[in-house]
Amino acid sequence: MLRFMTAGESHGESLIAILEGVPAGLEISSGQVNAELSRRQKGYGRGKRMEIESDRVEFFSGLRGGRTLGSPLAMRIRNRDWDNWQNTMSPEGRNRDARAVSSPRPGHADLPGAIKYGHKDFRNILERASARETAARVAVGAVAKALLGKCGIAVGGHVMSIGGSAPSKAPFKRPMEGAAAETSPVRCLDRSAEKEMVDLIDAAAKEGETLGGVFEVKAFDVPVGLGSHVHWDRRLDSDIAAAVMSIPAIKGVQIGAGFRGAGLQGSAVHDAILYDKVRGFYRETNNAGGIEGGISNGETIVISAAMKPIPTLMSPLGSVHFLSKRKVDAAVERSDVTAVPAACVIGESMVAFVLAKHMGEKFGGDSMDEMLENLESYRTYVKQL
Ligand code: EPS
Repeated sequence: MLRFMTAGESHGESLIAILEGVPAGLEISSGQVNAELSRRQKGYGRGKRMEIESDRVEFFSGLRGGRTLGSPLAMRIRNRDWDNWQNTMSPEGRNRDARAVSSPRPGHADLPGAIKYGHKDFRNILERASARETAARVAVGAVAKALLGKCGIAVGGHVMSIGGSAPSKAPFKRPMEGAAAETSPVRCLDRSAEKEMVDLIDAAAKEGETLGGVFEVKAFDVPVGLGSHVHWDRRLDSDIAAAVMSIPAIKGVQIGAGFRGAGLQGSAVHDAILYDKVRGFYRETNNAGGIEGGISNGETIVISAAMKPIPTLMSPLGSVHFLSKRKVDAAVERSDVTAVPAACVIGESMVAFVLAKHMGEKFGGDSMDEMLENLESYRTYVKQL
């Protein structure tokens, strides 16, 4: 089974990802992974840290001559900012410059984390709670995307809205249409929606505010039959929702029409079933977002997610000093005005990981040859129905 863990603190030496269960024989290059890492680092509204970091992957195991072995794939991304933080984050010896944080930020893991783990310095919590960790997830997602690519599946995303801006109206019906997001400063496909987002980010930066938003991820050409209706933890929709919800600051995930569907009548929500000889079973609408009964139905998988505004405010909210209990302003750590474009790339990565995992479960995940052979014969079976 495909699974991964990450390790690393935001200002520690490195981030580490261990991805286990990748089929043998998958071609992977650092260039492929680095391209995804650099997509995550872009986005209007990111802070100064992104000028310092230029994320690059190093492989340590699981890869030989550019092909996966089937053994755990260990990847490292160094934090370039480590040079500035060695005296604060050194794993051994006394740290001369503790940069202790004692005024918890509302909305962050600071306070509940410190209470839970018995820390007095919130840095011991925020260093791991930081969304910097998601760089490691994007490295994992790059490998998952490579696997899916071999199976003819493409995953892409775009930003729908930031800070309450009018939602993007641009279509995203084929993977090619997503390419325009790569040249947008906010990863948006609709140029007029993009302008409103940029203006809102500028205004928020001036006021010391932060902004959230909504992004959408789509998976194209996913075969019918991933996931299962038979048990709660085998459903594709619940697996995807949990993976996307695990991204820091994500507060809502919907599949297809999602919350909108709750207010409509059944006939307006469910997608009538059609058939022709070339396409087989198909739909003209896709309110189900490509999943019915926890199983992919062969239509495009559509997920959207709501991100709350980043909790670190340059004009901070009120807080309480952890030790003295005096009223104070919340701590101000260097941060971003918005990270919705980056969250969109992380969303793609998490969706790609879940789909790659389910591909392995359905089609056998020991080697790519085995997976592709089984996929091919299953596609033949579905075609002749
Ligand atoms: C983050 C705060 C900022 C962000 C960081 C996440 O980092 P710093 O405090 O070092 O300036 O830039 O994001 C990343 C470094 C990244 O790679 O995404 C936070 O508090 O979550």
